[in-house]
Amino acid sequence: MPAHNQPAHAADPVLPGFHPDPSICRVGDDYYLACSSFEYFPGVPLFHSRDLVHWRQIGNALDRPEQLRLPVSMPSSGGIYAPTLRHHDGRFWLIVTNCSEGGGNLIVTATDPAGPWSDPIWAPGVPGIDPDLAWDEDGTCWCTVAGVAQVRLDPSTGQTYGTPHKLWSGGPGAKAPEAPHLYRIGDYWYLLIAEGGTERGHGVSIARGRTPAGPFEPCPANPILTHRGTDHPVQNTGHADLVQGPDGAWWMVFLGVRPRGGTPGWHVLGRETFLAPVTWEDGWPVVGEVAPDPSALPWPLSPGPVQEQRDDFDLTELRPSWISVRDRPCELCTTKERPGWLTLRARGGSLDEPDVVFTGRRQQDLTCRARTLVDPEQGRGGLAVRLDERHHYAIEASGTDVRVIARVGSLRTVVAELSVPAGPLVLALTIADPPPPHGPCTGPDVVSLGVEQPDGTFTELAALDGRYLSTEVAGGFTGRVIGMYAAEGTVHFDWFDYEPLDR
Ligand code: 6LW
Repeated sequence: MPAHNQPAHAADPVLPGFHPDPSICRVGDDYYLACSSFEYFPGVPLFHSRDLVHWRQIGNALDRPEQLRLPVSMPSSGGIYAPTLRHHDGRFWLIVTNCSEGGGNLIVTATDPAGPWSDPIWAPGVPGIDPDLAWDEDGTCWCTVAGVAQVRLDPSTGQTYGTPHKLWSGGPGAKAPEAPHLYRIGDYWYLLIAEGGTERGHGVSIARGRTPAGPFEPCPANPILTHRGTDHPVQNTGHADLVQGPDGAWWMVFLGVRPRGGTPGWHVLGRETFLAPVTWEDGWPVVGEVAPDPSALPWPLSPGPVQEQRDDFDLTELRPSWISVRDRPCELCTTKERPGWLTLRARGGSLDEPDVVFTGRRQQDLTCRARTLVDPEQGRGGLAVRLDERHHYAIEASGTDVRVIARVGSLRTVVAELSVPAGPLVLALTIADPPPPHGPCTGPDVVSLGVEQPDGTFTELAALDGRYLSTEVAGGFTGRVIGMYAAEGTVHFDWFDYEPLDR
């Protein structure tokens, strides 16, 4: 196992925050990457990079209701799972599973990955989740799914041909062979999979064969990537995809988590996307240390996208990084009603319900601050850190009342209350390291919620243990999202700030 005496931040993700199941493709000098999005709308965030390190979100593949309808019966961590993004024959092809009722496997295509993407082409004969697309020399398209099974597919119609056949089950005894990707590299077809489940036992294994349909021989060094049983700061590594870097060498993107605190460790940002180099020995890939120091990469780095701290809601469309729960009807979430403000209109559901009117962004930094200027005169709503409908902390305002609400599993409590003068006010939250002393039971972080006075000072109303908004407590496949919501009436937000804090 590699040594872990790396410089601080060397094991940073290239796409921090809830960005799991990365799939990557290269077109000339450009790289594109897609991730899972589960219960959020729009679905399947898409990113562009030239250096594999700095990624800019260029859109979402499923950003119209005709492409993505998530029913109210769908619980958190249902919805959109594990895309594969490929470029073939002058077009981008994205296949993904909608795991909600009435869903299934669907394909969308685009000539520009920033969109527009086509309406879905449904592929009902594809026999499982985590679908992959690969084309052989004669143009036949092979669709491989978790399990691991394969069927021939016409991706332009969704029609499958023949009966799905089993290819490989991964290492003996390993659970959940999934996330297959198939590549022609040199004289072989390589079948890359994840196995061991997406928890601490996660890993990546590979097999190779002479044809895309096998038979496949497993790599003697499997798993080629796992951090199970190590003290590496990045755990649960798996669900990978391969790409050639600007240097012509191979690189791997994969998901991992950063558990923090005492034992057993809690990860709060969801599954994030990491990068590692790949070399070849005897025709097998060997995965190097996660996230090498970017300044040591053998190609020039492009400047990263400017992280704008404030969104003033001055545009008629929301930035692509804003996500809502299940759907986002424009009559309930709009910047057009009160120009320069985001207006949210409740439809009955509070943060505890799957139909809450909530618009947020992924928490992407281990420590950060978020603030918003809210006008609660016509309704009740506020600022929340959301893991799912059963796990969230919020600071909420209605008229002259402000309260902090904590929901953990089936327990919901008002933790603190305050009366404020009528009119717009700033709600704020800070996510910071737990204060010392640290011990085996210390949590991953502390979430402080409060109001900001007109002179800028923060009045804390509650400081809550962040472990209850972690995947280890809540379960599921997502991560924290920080945003604004309306629980009753109409609530207006003038701006929203998100800033990473130095650690
Ligand atoms: C996805 C599977 C996985 O379908 O988690 O980690 C599942 N890998 O491949 C949900 O993201």
